[in-house]
Amino acid sequence: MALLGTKTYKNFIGGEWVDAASGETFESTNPANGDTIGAFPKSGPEDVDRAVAAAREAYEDWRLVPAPRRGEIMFRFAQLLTEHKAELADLMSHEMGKVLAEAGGDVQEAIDMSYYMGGEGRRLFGQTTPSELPDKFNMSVRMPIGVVGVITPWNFPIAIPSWKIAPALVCGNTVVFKPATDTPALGERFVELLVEAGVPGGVINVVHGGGGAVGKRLVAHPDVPVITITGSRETGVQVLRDAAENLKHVHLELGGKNAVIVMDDADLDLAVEGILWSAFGTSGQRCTAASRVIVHRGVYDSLQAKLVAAAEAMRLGPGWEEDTDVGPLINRDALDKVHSYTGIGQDEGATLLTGGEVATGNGLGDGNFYRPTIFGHVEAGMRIAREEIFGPTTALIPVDSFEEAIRVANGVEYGLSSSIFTRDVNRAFRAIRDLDTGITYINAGTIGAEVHLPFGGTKHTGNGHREAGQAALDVFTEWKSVYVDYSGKLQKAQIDATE
Ligand code: UN1
Repeated sequence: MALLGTKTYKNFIGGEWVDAASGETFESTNPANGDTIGAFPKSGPEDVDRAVAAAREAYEDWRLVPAPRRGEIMFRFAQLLTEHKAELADLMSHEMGKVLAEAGGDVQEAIDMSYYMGGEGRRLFGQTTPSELPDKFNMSVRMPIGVVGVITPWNFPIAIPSWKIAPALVCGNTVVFKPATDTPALGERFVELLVEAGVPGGVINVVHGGGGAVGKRLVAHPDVPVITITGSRETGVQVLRDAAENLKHVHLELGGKNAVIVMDDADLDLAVEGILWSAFGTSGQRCTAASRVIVHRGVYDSLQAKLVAAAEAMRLGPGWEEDTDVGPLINRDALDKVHSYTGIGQDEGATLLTGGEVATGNGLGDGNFYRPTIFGHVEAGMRIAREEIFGPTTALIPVDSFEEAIRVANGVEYGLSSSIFTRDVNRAFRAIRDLDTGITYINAGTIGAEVHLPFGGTKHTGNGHREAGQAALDVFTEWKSVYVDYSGKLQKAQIDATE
């Protein structure tokens, strides 16, 4: 598609496209070659305040729109995403580097989520339950909460906004959305299509800008009772602190240090495919990426040889070129961080088997390309085996038994995704029981979550909430318990019931 380059974008507040109050802008650039994608409003607290006021006002009508009608707008949104899938995938490969097939998957995830949450418009089930008293009716219903602050990352720039915004809207809330500063054009397209689908002005607002100026104000704003954010552990802790004063509902989706376990009875070729996809898909920039591979010593040498050969055959290039396997990292800082972990791994005594360098040549030097990197003979306590790198680096950790594999897998602060390759069904079920993660795959990699199941993790991956599936509704609604007494007299619970 013809790329944008010189276009200047705006915020969307109260149904109007407007500049930042400061008039300042920032640029979004293509991580594969440094080209400019466009200029975006560099917003500040003032812009957030205006957006929150608009969302607050719109809430009073939106909460009264029947939920099935709100859901139908999501169906239309899903249709529009389908019509624009190729265009959005192309833009995604240019704005954040993802290869086209994965970019299409990202958009598809949003399509699936929008249909799923659109359907929730006709469910949003509560419960009815008998009363302990005669002539009395009890039920629980889900109520919207108000303005939701949505802060999203760049790695799933269409999918993750849909995970948060679709349920927030269907449940009857209004939204102020801050897209990542690395993917503002995609955030903008997302909102344009929502508006085209029929979301009224004020119900969805977008404010572009950084976490420090825009995100912080959103999190602190007293009229934003719900915050949902996907980001780093450090950001999550800060958000919880900043939101504490107003006792907000905070939904955090944070880091991962996900492990693939390969047992000695595994189909090794299948395992290699699963590891490659999980470790190097999206250039390792997924919170579900497999940055550890825990391998039974009985198959260690053979798995290592196959994996290194396969990684070395991967082709780096711009995401929009059909034969690219691995695209660029999102920006220079990410490249520096990933490369610094190569140094850390070497200093710790791990064996660098392949990669470990910034890729240049064939035009790659203009972008943020890093070679798929594999460390061998890594010990579980090393930093490269414990800290989230968020890049194409994975660590092979040899173990002697299933029990040791589980212990090592669980021995990190995060608990998002895990996987085991084994042909032993008993082991598979023990792994399901014993792996302390929110998601476990059997004979598949650590990535590939589907939208109708809960998504999220244990330990420092989050704060106990889940997005996607029905579980997401708990983030965006408050339960109300309703008691209807039709006895015509005052009946006292706990007191009259015992007579
Ligand atoms: C993320 O990396 O934040 O399961 C989300 C997966 C994708 C979603 C990843 N469906 O890897």
